[in-house]
Amino acid sequence: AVDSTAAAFPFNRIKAAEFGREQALDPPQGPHVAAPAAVTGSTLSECRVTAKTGAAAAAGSNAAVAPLEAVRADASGQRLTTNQGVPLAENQNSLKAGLRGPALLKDFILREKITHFDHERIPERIVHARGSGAHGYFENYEPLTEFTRAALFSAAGKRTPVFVRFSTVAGERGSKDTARDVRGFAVKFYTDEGNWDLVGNNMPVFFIQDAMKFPDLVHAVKPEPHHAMPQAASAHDTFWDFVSLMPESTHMLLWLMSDRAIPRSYRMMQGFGVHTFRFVNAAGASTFVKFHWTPLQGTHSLVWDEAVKISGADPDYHRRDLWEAIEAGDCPQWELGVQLISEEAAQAYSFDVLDASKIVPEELVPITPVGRLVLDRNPDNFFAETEQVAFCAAHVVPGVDFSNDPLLAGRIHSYVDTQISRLGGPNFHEVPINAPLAPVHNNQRDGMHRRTVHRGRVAYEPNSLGGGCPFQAGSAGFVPFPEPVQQDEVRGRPEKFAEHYRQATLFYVSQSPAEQAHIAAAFRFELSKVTVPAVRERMLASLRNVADDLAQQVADGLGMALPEPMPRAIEPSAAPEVTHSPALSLRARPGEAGVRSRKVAILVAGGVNAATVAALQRALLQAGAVPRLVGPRIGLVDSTGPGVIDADASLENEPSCLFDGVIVPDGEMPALRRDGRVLEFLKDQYRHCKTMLLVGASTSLLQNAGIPADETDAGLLMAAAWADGLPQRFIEALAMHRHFDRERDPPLV
Ligand code: HDE
Repeated sequence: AVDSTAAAFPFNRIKAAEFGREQALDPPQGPHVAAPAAVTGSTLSECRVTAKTGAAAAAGSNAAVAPLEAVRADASGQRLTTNQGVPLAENQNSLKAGLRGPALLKDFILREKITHFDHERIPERIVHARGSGAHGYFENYEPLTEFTRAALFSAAGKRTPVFVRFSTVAGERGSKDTARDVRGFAVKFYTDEGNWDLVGNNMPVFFIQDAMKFPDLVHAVKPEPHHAMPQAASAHDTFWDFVSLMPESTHMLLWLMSDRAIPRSYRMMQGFGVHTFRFVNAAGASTFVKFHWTPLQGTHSLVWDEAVKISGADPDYHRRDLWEAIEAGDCPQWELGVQLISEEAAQAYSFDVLDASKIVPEELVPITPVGRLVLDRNPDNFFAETEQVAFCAAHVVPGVDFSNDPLLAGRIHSYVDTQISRLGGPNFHEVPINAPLAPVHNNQRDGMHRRTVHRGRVAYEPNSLGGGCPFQAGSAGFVPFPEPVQQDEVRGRPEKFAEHYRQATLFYVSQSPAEQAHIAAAFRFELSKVTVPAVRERMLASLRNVADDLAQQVADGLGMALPEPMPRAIEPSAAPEVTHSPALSLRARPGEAGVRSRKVAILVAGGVNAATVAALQRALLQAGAVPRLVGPRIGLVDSTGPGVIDADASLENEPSCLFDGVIVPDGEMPALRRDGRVLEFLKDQYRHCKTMLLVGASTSLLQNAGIPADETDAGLLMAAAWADGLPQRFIEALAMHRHFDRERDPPLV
């Protein structure tokens, strides 16, 4: 046993080995202690008992985690070794010929350590490089056997383990979370009949209709090749040059310029399979299907000024939010819904269901809820799980099949291909996070990094030496839907694909006034970063085909005259089925979570009333919100009355943009009054349309910040004195998420 108390180690005893031969030959054992019982061999979310969560967190229940057990490592109480298991006597110095002599080539220990380090990185994903993942499960509501034989939909209450990765698209792995961008929403279902990857996005349409254009799109949006700027941004010449020449992008651009592109949280965005897929039942009958994930947390977004500030204050904003919610046992949930469409119905639509730049409006085909997704466990290791997870659009299971969407066709090829270079060979399916729970038996062999030790001499089929095994599963296996195909080879697209504007218009007119204003402002901002006037003009010409008022606002914002509308490729023959779709507004899905996991800053400084702070904290915690005491500095704060206040954040380390609401309690608090950052804090809360409560003497701060004391503003609560009902009033206003009625462009404050 080693005495690890501070007294026993007045300095790092190991370091003594730096001096002289004697210690180098026999260095003392380093100090070590057994890990505390609660965290032995586990991450926080596995043991579920942390100072932060207490015992409240639900037990994680993901069978896909069990196979990871075999590869988990835990160094508690263990000695250092090489990769060959050879114990290391010393880990401070390279082997030298004499203390001042040259380092020796035969130092296999140094060389192994450095060599491994040299190869620690793998190529980042070409798109969706930055992401965060979590384990969980999918729970099916009712048997869906009428439509699909997929195992996960076979019985009521059936649970299938999942791993989910959310991502941004354009930014590199170390970029920021709150860029204006599409978000990936990739789900790996470890089903009884193999892995199904539903690799979707948080927007239901895409920029292009045909895989042929994907490399062009990605080259256009990525940092420009000569100077590698800008990072994680579409606001630059090459992106707008490309999309303004691609009218099929228009619908997606409306989504990208909307608040959907700056979600408040990964937990608060919808997910979509985007393409039309097929369900196939046991009798072989097929139905077109579109997949929708709807967050129980509601669909909520940031505002642009806030997103920009968050990228500086906390580039890991979404990653942290997901991690912390799961650690706290506030497990995010989504409902999976399907739109089921017969082939005949699809043929009659004014648009083509094989066109990924179109939605099937919910008003035309309602969404049937089929199950729920729960994320209840954080990964043990980011690299092993979140980085190495390999989603593949080609991974379908019996009961789920592809449609002829030409964008999907390219994806079926691309994902497997990219994993081969990203994960270094064809055996990426053996990486524990990718390995199916269903047994894998085939005659594929060898390759880089093969883990499986195949027994026997048979690696071919048919065989008799292996008893004919593994054998073909016949109709129990994956049988492709036998879609009749007999046409001339042609490079082209169906005619309905050529109508590019009506659904962009549908999206725009279905937004609330605040959302519409944000779209216009986003186009203005992005195009103002475009240095080539002809590109801006072309984009304006395209917007004229969407909505003239939108085009006009953007033109005004750019100081440009409205150009002639861009000529259309086609005049649609049939009338659109739906001309207004309330479901497309973020406001349509406020969610059931209320204020759960919402972060509230309670500003405190010497002279604050401790009792009211405690009452506020209690009420917020009870409602599931996350109160933080924010002071001019962290640490203890003098208060009036009994009780101690400990500021856990400061105006410096957690600025306004990181909070959903602010409370300035009663009390003189002179340190707040002389701190310019307090006014900035309040101004940003106001500008970002957040919920604010100011009590007693603190209300005068509003005036100092130039904030109008508007009593009709539902998010601006002012009270001359503390009253017991105040916390509840604040919580009700916070549950409204944002108070856009106060918003002005340009901002008032
Ligand atoms: Fe992807 N996409 N994509 N994509 N995509 C990749 O695969 C690709 C598309 C999506 O968290 C890559 O493993 C092509 C649509 C997500 O790991 C790559 C085309 C949708 C993720 C690739 C598309 C997506 C990717 C990069 C057009 C929404 C991240 C690394 C034909 C339905 C998954 C990798 C994760 C990742 C190719 C278009 C979603 C290169 C060729 C449409 C969520 O294979």
